[in-house]
Amino acid sequence: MEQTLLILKPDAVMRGIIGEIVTRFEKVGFKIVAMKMIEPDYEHYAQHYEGIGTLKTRKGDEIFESTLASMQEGPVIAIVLEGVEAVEVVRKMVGDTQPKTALPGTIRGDYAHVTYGQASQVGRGVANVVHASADKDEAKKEIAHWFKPEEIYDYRVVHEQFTQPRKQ
Ligand code: FUP
Repeated sequence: MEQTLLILKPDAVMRGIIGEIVTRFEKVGFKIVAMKMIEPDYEHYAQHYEGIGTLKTRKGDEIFESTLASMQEGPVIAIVLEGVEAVEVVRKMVGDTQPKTALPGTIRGDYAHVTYGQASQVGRGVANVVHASADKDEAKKEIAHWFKPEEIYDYRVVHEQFTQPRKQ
């Protein structure tokens, strides 16, 4: 079954909406196979956002540095979610990177409204509540970067009976 990385960013943790966000993923039937609170340093985020995510290459130094500074404002919740086509479905639930254009019903559309322009005026990474892996390759690399193999658990949830062949 496919796995993806979800990070509840410092703005989500400080706003006290961890439970609400996690509930959304439980409701659609994703299995939480790993979860922890962690406050990573600059190097960890540099590897996450440039080594894996190529943010500096794609968007430039200023956005890269302000994003790293914003991520270091407090602890985050790192989660590995497992389910059918988890990477694509989780990204759908997360919505557009910029909250202003993220659709209502998505996490970024429902919990934020801010813009790239305003964020860069105040030297911030845009506060968009969550991060989710962009594709399958990124998901594999990000999960390995954030979690040791022994922190990822194997157990059954009831939803799994609906993704397996019916009993005869
Ligand atoms: P996403 O995959 O949706 O997280 O988007 P990106 O990898 O392109 O961007 C990573 C983070 O950089 C975003 F979550 C927020 C920040 N960012 C900005 O603050 N301004 C920008 O113009 C682009 C990205």
